Amino acid sequence: MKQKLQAIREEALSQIQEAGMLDRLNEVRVSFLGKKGRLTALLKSMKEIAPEDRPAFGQLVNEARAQIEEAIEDTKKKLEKQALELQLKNEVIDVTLPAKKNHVGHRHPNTIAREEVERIFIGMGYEVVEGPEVEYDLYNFEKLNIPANHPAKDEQDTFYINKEIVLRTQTSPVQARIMEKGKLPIRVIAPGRVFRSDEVDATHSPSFHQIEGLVVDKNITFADLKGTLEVFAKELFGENTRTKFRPHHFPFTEPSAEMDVSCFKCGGKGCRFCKGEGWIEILGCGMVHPHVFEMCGIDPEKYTGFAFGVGLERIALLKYEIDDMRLLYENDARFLKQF
Ligand code: 2U9
Repeated sequence: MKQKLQAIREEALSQIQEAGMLDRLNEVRVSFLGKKGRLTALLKSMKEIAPEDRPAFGQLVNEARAQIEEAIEDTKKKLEKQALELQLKNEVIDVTLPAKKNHVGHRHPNTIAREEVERIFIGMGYEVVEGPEVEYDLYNFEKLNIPANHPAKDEQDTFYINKEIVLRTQTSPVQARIMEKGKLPIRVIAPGRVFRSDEVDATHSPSFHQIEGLVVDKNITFADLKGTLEVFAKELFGENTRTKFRPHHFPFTEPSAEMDVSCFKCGGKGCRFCKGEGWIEILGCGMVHPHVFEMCGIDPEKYTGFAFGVGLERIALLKYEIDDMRLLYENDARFLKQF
């Protein structure tokens, strides 16, 4: 029995020394000292020796157990220290290395242009309003005095969901809905995405953005329209910008006009940018048609108003001198980060 004990002790100590890893050390502990371990089994087989020899043998087993436990504890500390040193070595940080650059995104040129236009009109007391991109034909066309036989309603130009529902072709239905609510006076701008069945080229896209404005109050005149849009043009293109109104036709306004601004590149002399004209067309506008007022529940005898519409992409292309609208939609970071 004593020899057996000696053999177990030696084997345990040798396995502890060779363990090398904490997991393995624990396995060794369990295999010798655990409930079903070899030393525990030896203790259980004490009944095989003479009763008078049992106390002395028990003591020998306890000494062996204490020795093995101590060896395990020492080795455990040693292995833990080695593991910590290895971890510290692996995770060492070189504080002299250059820091990784954080790529912070920025606003799209369309967004910059929209926020600039919003800022100008908010400064004049306007409220920014939004509405649905999928709209009833009733609001997109009928209430805006665009009758059933109007060419704009052609399936070649408008995306129809069904006979009554379209992808809005203008943001005007937003203002028609506001007028219907009947809370007067009205002073709003409606920015948003619109859709037209166009082929993609340098100046067209089936989806683009507009900002429309609407003012309704008592005694609003064409002079209010001109004054407001002149302030807008000067804020957007510079203090020296002059404006010119040319007669035009829109179904929803009467009279209607298009506004040109003096070329902000050459000051109006004529250059490549304005194609020698000295003027650049910017927006459409007019006095709200009495029929539109009636269809939206406002009495045209008591109220008058003006409206205007501007293509957001057109503003962005002009302001940032971009010559192809497609660049605004391609999301090429090399292009976008210039603004
Ligand atoms: C209501 C009544 C009238 C909005 C208007 C225009 C003139 C206009 C174009 C500019 C370039 C559209 O993006 S574009 O192709 N828009 O010329 N828009 S007046 O008139 C309204 C709107 C709502 C209730």
